[in-house]
Amino acid sequence: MSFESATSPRVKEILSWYSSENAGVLTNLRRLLCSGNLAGTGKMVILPVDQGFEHGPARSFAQNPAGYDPLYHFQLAIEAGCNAYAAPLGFLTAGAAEFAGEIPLILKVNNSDSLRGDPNPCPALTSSVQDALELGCVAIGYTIYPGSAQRNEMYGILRELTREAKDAGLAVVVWSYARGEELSQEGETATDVIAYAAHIAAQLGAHIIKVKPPTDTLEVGAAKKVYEAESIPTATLKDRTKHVIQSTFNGRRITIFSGGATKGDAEVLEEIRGLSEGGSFGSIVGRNAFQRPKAEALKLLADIMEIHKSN
Ligand code: FBP
Repeated sequence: MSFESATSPRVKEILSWYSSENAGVLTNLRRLLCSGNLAGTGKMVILPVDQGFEHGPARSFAQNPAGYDPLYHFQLAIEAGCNAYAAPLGFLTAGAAEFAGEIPLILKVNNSDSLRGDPNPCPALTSSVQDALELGCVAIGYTIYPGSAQRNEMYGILRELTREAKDAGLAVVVWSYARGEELSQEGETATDVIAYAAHIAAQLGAHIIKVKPPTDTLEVGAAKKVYEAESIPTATLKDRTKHVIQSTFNGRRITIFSGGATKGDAEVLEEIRGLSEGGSFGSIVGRNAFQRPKAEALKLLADIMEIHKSN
């Protein structure tokens, strides 16, 4: 793994936004920012592989059967020069010893399956801070669904887990996906909703926030009035991303965007360009990486990293 031993001025600046955290948390944030091909740039590309749990094995891995093997994802993330690899307990446990220390790991400590359609989802706690420590992880990852009738329970659990993770010197990554019976499907990625979901994650103490790319629509009536009155631009992905970044403490929290369902290279890269020009700190790309044959995935991830590096 490439790892920077000197801290670049940009990484120092980013870490200064977290200066009230303890040395353990800062060290682990630094590890994330100083590993892989983007080390030192202040940008990150993370490989997340929790889709087997979230969507099921065939939907996740049949397209590229190498992905049924947990070791494949460690190799892919390491060879691609990702900043980190994130997965639930089972996948991490299967390879954490073999690849010990080769790439920063993030343990996804809650998960939902999709066998029961739930309009107001609440993921199960599937592992712990202690598991993360034993696996040598730099961070825990936790999903919240703002908009779900069960959101307050998720926020309460995250509050306790965040306290525990920080006490252990681990960073906290929050997947913030608005979802619930009062939100339209289109509204889950509306610009006002994504900005709101990202802000909630920041207020809950997340060090790194992960949201979906915002689309050119507004969902909540009261917010829509303000966007219109204040002429907040939402026409381009660059504009929308800028607004999401502004909503996460005026850019003082690392906010990254997910890749979504598998699509063509050109479409992926065009989206990454818009996100990157809008100030995204990077990407967390799962299906668009592990559902491609390895050589194609490595090429696409390298192109994604180049775009982030150039902005
Ligand atoms: P992808 O790049 O495959 O979209 O991965 C990002 C991610 O957050 C995964 O961690 C997660 O499994 C998935 O998206 C969830 O997507 P959704 O909830 O929309 O099905």
